[in-house]
Amino acid sequence: MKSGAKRLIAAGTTIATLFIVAAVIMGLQTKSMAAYGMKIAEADTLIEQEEYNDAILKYKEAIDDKPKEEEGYLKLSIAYEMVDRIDYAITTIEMGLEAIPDSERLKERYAELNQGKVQNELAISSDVLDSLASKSYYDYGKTNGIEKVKPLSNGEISVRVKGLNADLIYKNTSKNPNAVEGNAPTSDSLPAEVRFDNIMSLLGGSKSARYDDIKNLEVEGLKIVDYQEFGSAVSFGYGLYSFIIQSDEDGNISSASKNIVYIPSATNQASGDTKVKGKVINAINGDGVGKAKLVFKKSGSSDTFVTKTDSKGEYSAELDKGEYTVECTAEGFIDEVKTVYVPTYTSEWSCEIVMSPEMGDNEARIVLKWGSSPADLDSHLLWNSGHVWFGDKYSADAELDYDDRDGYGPETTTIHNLKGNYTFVVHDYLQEGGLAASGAEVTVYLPGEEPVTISIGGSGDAYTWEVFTLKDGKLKIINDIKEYDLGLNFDSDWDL
Ligand SMILES: [Ca+2]
Repeated sequence: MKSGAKRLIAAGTTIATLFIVAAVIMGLQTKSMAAYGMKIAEADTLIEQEEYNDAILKYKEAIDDKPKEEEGYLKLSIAYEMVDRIDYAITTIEMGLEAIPDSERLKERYAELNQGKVQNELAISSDVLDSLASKSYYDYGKTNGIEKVKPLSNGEISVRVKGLNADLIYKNTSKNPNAVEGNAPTSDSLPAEVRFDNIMSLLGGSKSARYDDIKNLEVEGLKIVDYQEFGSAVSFGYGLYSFIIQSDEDGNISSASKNIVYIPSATNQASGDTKVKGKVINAINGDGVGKAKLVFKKSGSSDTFVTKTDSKGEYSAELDKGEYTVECTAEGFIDEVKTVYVPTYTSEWSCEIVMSPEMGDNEARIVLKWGSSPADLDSHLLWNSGHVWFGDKYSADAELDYDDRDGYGPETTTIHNLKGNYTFVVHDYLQEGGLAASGAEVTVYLPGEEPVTISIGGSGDAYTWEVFTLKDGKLKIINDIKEYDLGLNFDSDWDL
């Protein structure tokens, strides 16, 4: 049932009013078609300006407005192709075909993309590399979870983290002599080397690549070498990173090739304090929170640093490395306390803090945050008579305040009527996979109680995470990654 219809029945209006409301809804539909066209045009302009990520967001907004129009899907898939995300381009067309199964243009595009996938151009995933060069051992513990820590005979430490199919190797170097202490990496260490189970997963996902394909990548110093452990191998540099990949004598590689990717920043240790920059964000609209006070208290020390945000909600601080508790207060907002680790591998580091505005007596708030991937997680609040999500944002009992679609969150839902039996579920909308390693966490604010944060637990490759139930204001944590039937057909239930 469409939300408009639900509201009409609840209001118990007269027939005459119904006609007026129907006329208004039709007016809105026309308007929304114009809004759709405008968003597509804006996105087209962004493509011309080579602002691909912004264009992608704009096309997505257009699709949300008019999920039964094929143009949005087609253009979004092209935008994804431009940023070398053929996988997302295909997912987009699949969603389009779910909404408009008879579209010939979508079918053609689907065939074209799949054909392209077979030939699959080689592409190095910079996102993965950049994440390896910026995520500390502490961060992995917080977001992915550490699966296994194995000291090697040479004093190095091999680590497996959830959701990353690779061995991370930590070791002491002359530039960074404190990367390993005893039988474990230190908190702010980066891996010096990464060995992927399947190197092709980093290079575009096909099963093998010829030497000539690698030549066509923008790599430096490509050559075939004899490498002790591997026999023949290709060696090359890509940006700051160096690769050695086992190959045949002609330099052809496959998904079974042993490999080492060297992470340069792991061996550098920035000296002096780290410049911490960040923003305090309003959970219900994503705006900066001005005049917020931040108190950084260093763990195991009496060191305290106090700063305030400017009118844009931004702040900066010069801090020594280590773990800190940050207490954040601002007028009209619920106090926020967060634990962070200021790393040494960089001289500049950013830290965002999300604050929830104060609530009414009968209200609760749910804030979802996660890492860079999947790009679009969605909040779903379900109860016997309703369901609030991005396709149906408002009801008398609850509303989705803020939908985020490009990683990190926050994405925020407010319950206005605590009397009820609610279930909260998070959905990986683009079906990118990797929920378990998404670093997702949900903070629940209940009246008169300390906020409760639930970090995603467990494994499994379902696209839904059942987080908690809330019965008449009483919270029960579920925290289970499993198939959850949201009862939605993304085609017909999309709100206009
Ligand atoms: Ca979302």
